[in-house]
Amino acid sequence: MNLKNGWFSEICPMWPGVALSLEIKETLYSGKSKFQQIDLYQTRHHGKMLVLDGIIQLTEFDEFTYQEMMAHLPLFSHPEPKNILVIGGGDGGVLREINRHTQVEKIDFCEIDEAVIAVSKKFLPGLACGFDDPRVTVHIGEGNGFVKNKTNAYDVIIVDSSDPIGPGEALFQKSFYKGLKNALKPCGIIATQGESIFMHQEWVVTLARITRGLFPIQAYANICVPTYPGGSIGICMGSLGPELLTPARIISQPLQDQLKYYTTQIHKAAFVLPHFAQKLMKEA
Ligand code: SPM
Repeated sequence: MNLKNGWFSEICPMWPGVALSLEIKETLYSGKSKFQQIDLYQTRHHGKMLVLDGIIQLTEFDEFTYQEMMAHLPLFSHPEPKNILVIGGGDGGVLREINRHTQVEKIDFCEIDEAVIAVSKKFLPGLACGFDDPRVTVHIGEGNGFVKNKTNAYDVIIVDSSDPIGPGEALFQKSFYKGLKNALKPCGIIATQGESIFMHQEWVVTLARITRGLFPIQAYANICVPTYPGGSIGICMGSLGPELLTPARIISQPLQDQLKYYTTQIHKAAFVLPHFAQKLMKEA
Protein backbone atom coordinates (compact mmCIF):
# COMPACT_ATOMS: atom_id res chain seq x y z
CA MET A 1 0.00 0.00 0.00
CA ASN A 2 1.55 3.29 -1.05
CA LEU A 3 -0.94 5.57 0.77
CA LYS A 4 -0.24 6.02 4.46
CA ASN A 5 -1.03 8.75 7.01
CA GLY A 6 -2.15 11.14 4.28
CA TRP A 7 0.98 10.69 2.15
CA PHE A 8 1.38 8.87 -1.16
CA SER A 9 4.80 7.29 -1.68
CA GLU A 10 5.98 6.14 -5.09
CA ILE A 11 7.85 2.90 -4.50
CA CYS A 12 9.09 0.95 -7.50
CA PRO A 13 11.77 -1.70 -8.14
CA MET A 14 12.91 0.39 -11.14
CA TRP A 15 14.32 2.95 -8.68
CA PRO A 16 15.16 0.97 -5.55
CA GLY A 17 15.91 2.67 -2.24
CA VAL A 18 14.18 5.94 -2.98
CA ALA A 19 10.56 7.08 -2.85
CA LEU A 20 8.97 10.38 -3.71
CA SER A 21 6.15 11.23 -1.28
CA LEU A 22 3.41 13.81 -1.75
CA GLU A 23 0.86 14.88 0.81
CA ILE A 24 -2.66 13.92 -0.24
CA LYS A 25 -5.80 15.89 0.53
CA GLU A 26 -8.33 13.56 -1.07
CA THR A 27 -8.62 10.50 -3.30
CA LEU A 28 -10.79 11.64 -6.20
CA TYR A 29 -10.82 8.34 -8.09
CA SER A 30 -9.50 4.85 -7.54
CA GLY A 31 -10.32 1.97 -9.82
CA LYS A 32 -8.92 -0.98 -11.73
CA SER A 33 -9.20 -0.92 -15.51
CA LYS A 34 -8.67 -3.91 -17.80
CA PHE A 35 -4.95 -3.03 -17.83
CA GLN A 36 -3.95 -1.26 -14.61
CA GLN A 37 -4.81 0.39 -11.32
CA ILE A 38 -5.77 4.03 -11.89
CA ASP A 39 -5.65 6.53 -9.01
CA LEU A 40 -6.36 10.24 -9.14
CA TYR A 41 -5.47 12.27 -6.07
CA GLN A 42 -5.92 15.85 -4.99
CA THR A 43 -2.55 16.60 -3.43
CA ARG A 44 -2.08 19.37 -0.85
CA HIS A 45 0.57 21.31 -2.76
CA HIS A 46 0.93 19.91 -6.29
CA GLY A 47 -2.60 20.04 -7.71
CA LYS A 48 -4.18 16.83 -8.94
CA MET A 49 -1.98 13.79 -9.54
CA LEU A 50 -2.52 10.83 -11.88
CA VAL A 51 -1.00 7.54 -10.73
CA LEU A 52 -0.98 4.30 -12.77
CA ASP A 53 -0.08 1.04 -11.03
CA GLY A 54 1.43 3.10 -8.19
CA ILE A 55 3.65 5.21 -10.49
CA ILE A 56 3.23 8.97 -10.81
CA GLN A 57 2.34 9.91 -14.39
CA LEU A 58 1.84 13.60 -13.77
CA THR A 59 0.97 16.31 -11.31
CA GLU A 60 -0.70 19.56 -12.30
CA PHE A 61 2.24 21.32 -10.65
CA ASP A 62 4.83 20.36 -13.29
CA GLU A 63 3.07 18.41 -16.08
CA PHE A 64 3.72 21.22 -18.56
CA THR A 65 7.46 20.51 -18.65
CA TYR A 66 7.03 16.97 -19.96
CA GLN A 67 4.02 17.55 -22.23
CA GLU A 68 5.50 20.63 -23.88
CA MET A 69 8.85 19.03 -24.57
CA MET A 70 7.40 15.71 -25.79
CA ALA A 71 5.32 17.63 -28.31
CA HIS A 72 7.32 20.70 -29.27
CA LEU A 73 10.81 19.19 -29.54
CA PRO A 74 9.85 16.86 -32.41
CA LEU A 75 7.31 19.22 -33.97
CA PHE A 76 9.73 22.14 -34.09
CA SER A 77 12.50 19.86 -35.36
CA HIS A 78 10.35 19.01 -38.38
CA PRO A 79 10.07 21.62 -41.16
CA GLU A 80 6.45 20.76 -42.01
CA PRO A 81 4.70 18.44 -39.53
CA LYS A 82 1.26 17.62 -40.92
CA ASN A 83 0.47 14.04 -39.98
CA ILE A 84 1.10 13.04 -36.40
CA LEU A 85 0.72 9.81 -34.43
CA VAL A 86 0.65 9.77 -30.64
CA ILE A 87 0.90 6.46 -28.81
CA GLY A 88 0.00 6.49 -25.10
CA GLY A 89 -0.52 9.60 -23.02
CA GLY A 90 -4.21 9.00 -22.36
CA ASP A 91 -4.25 12.00 -20.03
CA GLY A 92 -4.23 14.16 -23.18
CA GLY A 93 -1.44 16.52 -22.12
CA VAL A 94 0.81 15.86 -25.13
CA LEU A 95 -2.21 16.08 -27.43
CA ARG A 96 -3.09 19.48 -25.92
CA GLU A 97 0.37 20.70 -26.93
CA ILE A 98 0.28 19.22 -30.47
CA ASN A 99 -3.09 20.87 -31.09
CA ARG A 100 -1.44 24.27 -30.67
CA HIS A 101 0.36 23.74 -34.00
CA THR A 102 -1.89 25.16 -36.70
CA GLN A 103 -0.03 23.50 -39.59
CA VAL A 104 -0.78 20.02 -38.20
CA GLU A 105 -3.59 18.52 -40.28
CA LYS A 106 -4.25 15.08 -38.81
CA ILE A 107 -3.50 13.41 -35.48
CA ASP A 108 -4.00 9.70 -34.83
CA PHE A 109 -4.10 9.09 -31.11
CA CYS A 110 -3.65 5.48 -29.97
CA GLU A 111 -4.12 4.60 -26.30
CA ILE A 112 -4.41 1.10 -24.91
CA ASP A 113 -6.53 2.02 -21.90
CA GLU A 114 -9.68 4.01 -22.58
CA ALA A 115 -10.29 4.27 -18.82
CA VAL A 116 -7.26 6.60 -18.54
CA ILE A 117 -8.85 8.90 -21.12
CA ALA A 118 -12.21 8.81 -19.31
CA VAL A 119 -10.71 9.53 -15.88
CA SER A 120 -8.59 12.35 -17.34
CA LYS A 121 -11.55 13.92 -19.13
CA LYS A 122 -13.46 13.91 -15.85
CA PHE A 123 -10.75 15.03 -13.42
CA LEU A 124 -8.05 16.69 -15.53
CA PRO A 125 -9.92 18.94 -17.97
CA GLY A 126 -6.88 21.21 -18.26
CA LEU A 127 -5.00 18.31 -19.86
CA ALA A 128 -7.69 16.27 -21.59
CA CYS A 129 -8.99 19.27 -23.51
CA GLY A 130 -7.85 18.30 -27.01
CA PHE A 131 -9.74 15.10 -27.80
CA ASP A 132 -12.60 16.94 -29.55
CA ASP A 133 -10.32 18.78 -31.97
CA PRO A 134 -11.60 17.76 -35.45
CA ARG A 135 -8.05 16.82 -36.50
CA VAL A 136 -7.89 14.09 -33.83
CA THR A 137 -8.95 10.46 -34.32
CA VAL A 138 -8.81 8.33 -31.18
CA HIS A 139 -7.93 4.64 -31.57
CA ILE A 140 -8.31 2.45 -28.51
CA GLY A 141 -5.83 -0.40 -28.71
CA GLU A 142 -2.29 -1.51 -28.41
CA GLY A 143 0.35 0.81 -29.93
CA ASN A 144 2.54 -1.99 -31.24
CA GLY A 145 -0.27 -3.50 -33.28
CA PHE A 146 -1.40 -0.10 -34.49
CA VAL A 147 1.95 0.90 -36.04
CA LYS A 148 2.50 -2.53 -37.59
CA ASN A 149 -0.25 -1.70 -40.09
CA LYS A 150 1.13 1.69 -41.05
CA THR A 151 3.67 2.54 -43.74
CA ASN A 152 4.91 5.94 -44.87
CA ALA A 153 2.11 7.62 -42.91
CA TYR A 154 3.46 10.13 -40.38
CA ASP A 155 5.77 13.12 -40.18
CA VAL A 156 6.13 12.78 -36.42
CA ILE A 157 5.40 9.92 -34.02
CA ILE A 158 5.36 10.57 -30.28
CA VAL A 159 5.31 7.71 -27.80
CA ASP A 160 4.19 8.92 -24.39
CA SER A 161 4.53 5.63 -22.59
CA SER A 162 4.53 4.68 -18.96
CA ASP A 163 7.60 2.79 -17.72
CA PRO A 164 8.67 -0.60 -19.16
CA ILE A 165 6.73 -2.55 -16.56
CA GLY A 166 3.05 -3.34 -17.13
CA PRO A 167 1.23 -2.17 -20.26
CA GLY A 168 4.18 0.04 -21.38
CA GLU A 169 6.63 -2.87 -21.69
CA ALA A 170 6.05 -3.63 -25.39
CA LEU A 171 6.89 -0.02 -26.26
CA PHE A 172 10.55 -0.47 -25.26
CA GLN A 173 11.33 -3.30 -27.70
CA LYS A 174 13.35 -3.11 -30.92
CA SER A 175 10.50 -4.62 -32.94
CA PHE A 176 8.27 -1.74 -31.89
CA TYR A 177 10.88 0.83 -32.98
CA LYS A 178 11.16 -0.93 -36.35
CA GLY A 179 7.42 -0.48 -36.71
CA LEU A 180 7.73 3.21 -35.82
CA LYS A 181 10.40 3.70 -38.47
CA ASN A 182 8.30 1.96 -41.08
CA ALA A 183 5.29 4.10 -40.20
CA LEU A 184 7.26 7.33 -40.77
CA LYS A 185 7.38 9.34 -43.98
CA PRO A 186 10.89 9.68 -45.49
CA CYS A 187 11.83 12.74 -43.39
CA GLY A 188 9.99 11.64 -40.27
CA ILE A 189 10.92 11.99 -36.62
CA ILE A 190 10.13 9.90 -33.54
CA ALA A 191 10.18 11.04 -29.92
CA THR A 192 9.71 8.48 -27.18
CA GLN A 193 9.63 8.57 -23.38
CA GLY A 194 13.33 7.97 -22.76
CA GLU A 195 13.64 7.40 -18.99
CA SER A 196 16.16 9.08 -16.68
CA ILE A 197 19.91 9.49 -17.13
CA PHE A 198 20.26 9.27 -13.36
CA MET A 199 17.84 6.49 -12.48
CA HIS A 200 17.58 4.22 -15.52
CA GLN A 201 20.88 4.19 -17.35
CA GLU A 202 20.32 0.68 -18.72
CA TRP A 203 17.09 1.77 -20.38
CA VAL A 204 18.63 4.99 -21.69
CA VAL A 205 21.44 2.95 -23.26
CA THR A 206 19.06 0.32 -24.62
CA LEU A 207 16.90 2.95 -26.31
CA ALA A 208 19.94 4.79 -27.68
CA ARG A 209 21.26 1.53 -29.19
CA ILE A 210 17.91 0.68 -30.74
CA THR A 211 17.38 4.13 -32.27
CA ARG A 212 20.99 4.42 -33.48
CA GLY A 213 20.64 1.08 -35.23
CA LEU A 214 17.57 2.29 -37.10
CA PHE A 215 17.87 6.05 -37.61
CA PRO A 216 20.66 8.08 -39.24
CA ILE A 217 20.16 10.80 -36.62
CA GLN A 218 19.63 10.02 -32.94
CA ALA A 219 19.63 12.23 -29.85
CA TYR A 220 18.59 12.26 -26.21
CA ALA A 221 17.02 15.34 -24.62
CA ASN A 222 16.77 15.90 -20.90
CA ILE A 223 13.76 17.57 -19.23
CA CYS A 224 13.29 18.71 -15.62
CA VAL A 225 10.27 17.09 -14.01
CA PRO A 226 10.47 17.60 -10.24
CA THR A 227 7.86 14.90 -9.48
CA TYR A 228 9.55 12.13 -11.49
CA PRO A 229 12.25 10.05 -9.80
CA GLY A 230 15.58 11.84 -9.93
CA GLY A 231 13.79 15.04 -10.98
CA SER A 232 14.28 14.53 -14.69
CA ILE A 233 13.27 12.35 -17.61
CA GLY A 234 14.55 12.02 -21.14
CA ILE A 235 13.19 11.97 -24.64
CA CYS A 236 14.78 9.51 -27.01
CA MET A 237 14.62 10.88 -30.53
CA GLY A 238 15.32 9.46 -33.95
CA SER A 239 15.16 11.25 -37.29
CA LEU A 240 15.19 10.05 -40.88
CA GLY A 241 16.19 13.50 -42.14
CA PRO A 242 15.84 16.72 -40.15
CA GLU A 243 18.45 17.79 -37.64
CA LEU A 244 17.21 17.51 -34.07
CA LEU A 245 19.53 19.69 -32.01
CA THR A 246 18.27 23.01 -33.35
CA PRO A 247 14.68 23.75 -34.33
CA ALA A 248 13.82 23.77 -38.02
CA ARG A 249 11.29 26.52 -37.35
CA ILE A 250 11.28 29.38 -34.90
CA ILE A 251 8.29 29.56 -32.60
CA SER A 252 5.84 32.40 -33.22
CA GLN A 253 5.25 34.89 -30.44
CA PRO A 254 1.53 34.01 -30.05
CA LEU A 255 2.43 30.33 -29.55
CA GLN A 256 5.37 31.16 -27.27
CA ASP A 257 2.98 33.17 -25.10
CA GLN A 258 0.90 30.03 -24.50
CA LEU A 259 3.84 27.98 -23.22
CA LYS A 260 5.63 27.76 -19.88
CA TYR A 261 8.70 25.60 -20.61
CA TYR A 262 9.60 25.28 -24.31
CA THR A 263 11.61 28.04 -25.97
CA THR A 264 14.08 27.92 -28.86
CA GLN A 265 16.90 28.13 -26.30
CA ILE A 266 15.46 25.27 -24.22
CA HIS A 267 15.20 23.19 -27.41
CA LYS A 268 18.95 23.48 -27.94
CA ALA A 269 19.85 23.24 -24.25
CA ALA A 270 17.86 20.03 -23.69
CA PHE A 271 20.39 18.10 -25.78
CA VAL A 272 23.40 19.38 -23.83
CA LEU A 273 24.08 16.55 -21.41
CA PRO A 274 26.32 16.32 -18.33
CA HIS A 275 29.66 14.63 -18.92
CA PHE A 276 28.67 11.24 -17.46
CA ALA A 277 25.61 11.13 -19.72
CA GLN A 278 27.65 12.12 -22.79
CA LYS A 279 29.98 9.22 -22.02
CA LEU A 280 27.03 6.90 -21.55
CA MET A 281 25.70 7.88 -24.95
CA LYS A 282 29.09 7.43 -26.58
CA GLU A 283 29.43 3.94 -25.13
CA ALA A 284 25.89 2.98 -26.15
N1 SPM B 1 1.40 12.60 -20.45
C1 SPM B 1 2.04 12.21 -19.27
C2 SPM B 1 2.16 10.75 -19.18
C3 SPM B 1 3.44 10.36 -18.55
N2 SPM B 1 4.16 9.41 -19.31
C4 SPM B 1 5.47 9.14 -18.80
C5 SPM B 1 5.38 8.64 -17.43
C6 SPM B 1 6.66 8.16 -16.87
C7 SPM B 1 6.41 7.84 -15.44
N3 SPM B 1 7.56 7.35 -14.80
C8 SPM B 1 8.57 8.29 -14.66
C9 SPM B 1 9.66 7.67 -13.93
C10 SPM B 1 10.87 7.55 -14.74
N4 SPM B 1 10.99 6.23 -15.10
